[in-house]
Amino acid sequence: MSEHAMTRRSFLAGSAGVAAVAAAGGFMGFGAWQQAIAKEEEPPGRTEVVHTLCNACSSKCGYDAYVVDGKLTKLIADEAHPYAQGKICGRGYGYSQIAYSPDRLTDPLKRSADGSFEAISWDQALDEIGQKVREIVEKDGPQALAMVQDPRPSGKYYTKRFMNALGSPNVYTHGAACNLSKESGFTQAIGTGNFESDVERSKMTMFIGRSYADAIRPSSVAALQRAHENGAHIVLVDPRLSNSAAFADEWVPINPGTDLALILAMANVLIDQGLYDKAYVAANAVGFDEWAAAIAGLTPEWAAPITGIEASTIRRLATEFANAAPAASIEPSWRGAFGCSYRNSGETARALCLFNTLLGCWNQEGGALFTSGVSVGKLDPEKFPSTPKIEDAIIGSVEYPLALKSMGTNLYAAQMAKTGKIKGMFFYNSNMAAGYSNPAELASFLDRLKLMVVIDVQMSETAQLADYVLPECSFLERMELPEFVGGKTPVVTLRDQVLDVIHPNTLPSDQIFAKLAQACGVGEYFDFTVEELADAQLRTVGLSLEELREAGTIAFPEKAYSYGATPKWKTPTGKVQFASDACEKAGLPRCPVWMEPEVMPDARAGEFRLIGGKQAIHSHTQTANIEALMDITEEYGLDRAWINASVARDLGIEDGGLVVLHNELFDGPIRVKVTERLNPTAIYLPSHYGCSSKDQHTAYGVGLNVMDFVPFHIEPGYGGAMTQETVVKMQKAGE
Ligand SMILES: Nc1nc2c(c(=O)[nH]1)N[C@H]1C(S)=C(S)[C@@H](COP(=O)(O)OP(=O)(O)OC[C@H]3O[C@@H](n4cnc5c(=O)[nH]c(N)nc54)[C@H](O)[C@@H]3O)O[C@H]1N2
Ligand SMILES: Nc1nc2c(c(=O)[nH]1)N[C@H]1C(S)=C(S)[C@@H](COP(=O)(O)OP(=O)(O)OC[C@H]3O[C@@H](n4cnc5c(=O)[nH]c(N)nc54)[C@H](O)[C@@H]3O)O[C@H]1N2
Ligand code: SF4
Ligand SMILES: [Mo]
Repeated sequence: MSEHAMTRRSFLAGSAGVAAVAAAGGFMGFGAWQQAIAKEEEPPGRTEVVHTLCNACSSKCGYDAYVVDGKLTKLIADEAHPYAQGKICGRGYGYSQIAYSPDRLTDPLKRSADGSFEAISWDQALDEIGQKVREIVEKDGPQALAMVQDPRPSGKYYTKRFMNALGSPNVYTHGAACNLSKESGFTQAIGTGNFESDVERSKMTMFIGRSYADAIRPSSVAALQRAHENGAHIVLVDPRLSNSAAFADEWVPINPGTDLALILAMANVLIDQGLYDKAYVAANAVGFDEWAAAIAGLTPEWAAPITGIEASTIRRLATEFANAAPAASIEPSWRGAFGCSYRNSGETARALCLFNTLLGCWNQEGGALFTSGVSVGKLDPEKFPSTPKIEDAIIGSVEYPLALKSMGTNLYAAQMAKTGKIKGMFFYNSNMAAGYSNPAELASFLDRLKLMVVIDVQMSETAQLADYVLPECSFLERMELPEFVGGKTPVVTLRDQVLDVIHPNTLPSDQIFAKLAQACGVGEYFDFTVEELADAQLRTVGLSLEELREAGTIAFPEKAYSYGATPKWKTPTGKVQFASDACEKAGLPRCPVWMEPEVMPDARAGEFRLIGGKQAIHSHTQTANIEALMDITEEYGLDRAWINASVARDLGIEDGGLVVLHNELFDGPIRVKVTERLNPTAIYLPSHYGCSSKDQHTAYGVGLNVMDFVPFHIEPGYGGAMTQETVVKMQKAGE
């Protein structure tokens, strides 16, 4: 730890500035997104600076945390962290206050017969949980246990090790409500779950339902800004004109759920006009002729009424792509349009990869890149023994065979709680009960569990359903395992402990899982400290914990990416698969063709598709209880639903007016923002509101939760939550 000077004022200046820019929604004032680095006199008291990783979203950006006399005072983003690149976002600043939240969990809790929670000791909690886990394992086998976790540096290691030690393969990420369908669809086509568009150096990049300026990763925002300055043609395909508009030059306001038709029609133009890279396709692909035949009739004229985009626009975009190739791509997106939204999400992802293949853009400058990372090598088996090999496959992998096994579909696992096949579930850093389709139905499934354990820092909706709630200390109060980040230059980076533990009965995840393992009779797999493991992991890549602590982030320049390599297609055929046997086996078409969403809004019946989307100042359900961020929501009315101006006129609704949204699952009141920036077939609800946990005093009751309107259903083959397969009607309140 080194000594630096700082003041509290400078920290607040930085955070407020960022928040205001984010809230105003424009990144025009990008310059304001600079950090307030104080050049002031040495403050009284002892200042320490510790490198950590933000926990407000999965980007886990690095920053230096300044602590004066034990109190967090200032955050300075890490220049060397590949996602931060010297900037963190408003959520990063705001979420640091979780450490001091009055709504923090402070003790293990047990649900009483009347549904209330009582504080108990760790010993009691561990004894009782251990007892129940042993009973389940003895009676129903370890397959009856499941874990849901949102990957965190230590969490992803310890949750898996804990479950595997017990003999269960059922470790799920949040993917089914995020990017499971997308990554699984990509894998069918190109053999890997993701790629990176070289936006900054491209001549043309199309974003389909991805907004860098709202669903922020600082490095992406910066790359988009540079692309814009470099004159790249940036196209936003989105039913909503997002804040990325500041860096784009075209908005294509597509009907939600129809992106697959757009991609197919653009491909049809390239193939029909002979504008695709024939040599590239011949050398790299299988099944091309089959796909070309399958989409021969899917012209721009065919797609126009489906997508709401004029045929001439679709034709022009396809031609522009051909002219810009190979320095062009459709960006891989993340969640918005086809991460998990529709019945056709996996198929949209597949089609996207095939379209990029037509451009011959893989690994080309300005195209679509496969960068890689560094991973931990073999550890001493005496100190870190391997857990027993598990023969069983993760539950859901038979029913949803295309779902990536590294994520799995926890929706299916939860459904199996209803049938009794799953008896015990753990949730780590996950608020599944608020962030997935139909929370009410999900709660009824989870209610059947014999044991439900939630490890959180605050009383989430999921925690409210648990038998036991275990309090973790906040991310600022713990050190975690090294985080390896891939990219053009891979790095390893550290979340170190910034603050002393604030509530003495909270523990970090490594200790929680080691204690749980002990209580469940598998403690022998956890006979090491997190420091020992971190150091051992780092030594396999030629580093030590001491070095990483000192540096914060260390790059591996010898592993840096270079353009031009022919990708190794890790598909069963070793090629880009325009046709897939696995998809056919899963009951889907061999080649991606048009598949209509499960439901379409009927305008004559007054129906709209309900879409969601991120706001720059909030993350999922987890920041709504941060006062500083919710103040901004209130000041700008950010919880309002967006409706199109012509719709508002027809219904006689004014900007700021109160309406009721309803469908067969839910109804609730909400104020509206009347705007031209939305496709008239859609209503947009920002993703972060509608908290129903009364113990989150700031978040509770503000706005609506999109998920309350979504039926519980699972995308065939791919396992996603289909979070936008729903329509709603709208009424003026009081009518
Ligand atoms: N309503 C709604 N649903 C969504 C989304 C949305 O924006 N809105 N987004 C979707 C997307 S893209 C994703 S990736 C998923 C994410 O789904 P989740 O991973 O479930 O994300 P959150 O809803 O943010 O819930 C995270 C939970 O972790 C807790 N937590 C925070 N810090 C810590 C910690 O240090 N330790 C522990 N143990 N717990 C902690 C939070 O209090 C919260 O209860 O949700 C999806 N579902
Ligand atoms: N501020 C903020 N940033 C985040 C997060 C966060 O919670 N908050 N979470 C992080 C995580 S885990 C994720 S997964 C990413 C998500 O990153 P994104 O996928 O970019 O985020 P979203 O806001 O869900 O969706 C992006 C856009 O999709 C549009 N959209 C909705 N439906 C459709 C459709 O049918 N077709 C098309 N073409 N567009 C559609 C929405 O209007 C929205 O503007 O963000 C990451 N960054
Ligand atoms: S993008 Fe923002 S919220 Fe996400 S990790 Fe980085 S600073 Fe934190
Ligand atoms: Mo996500």
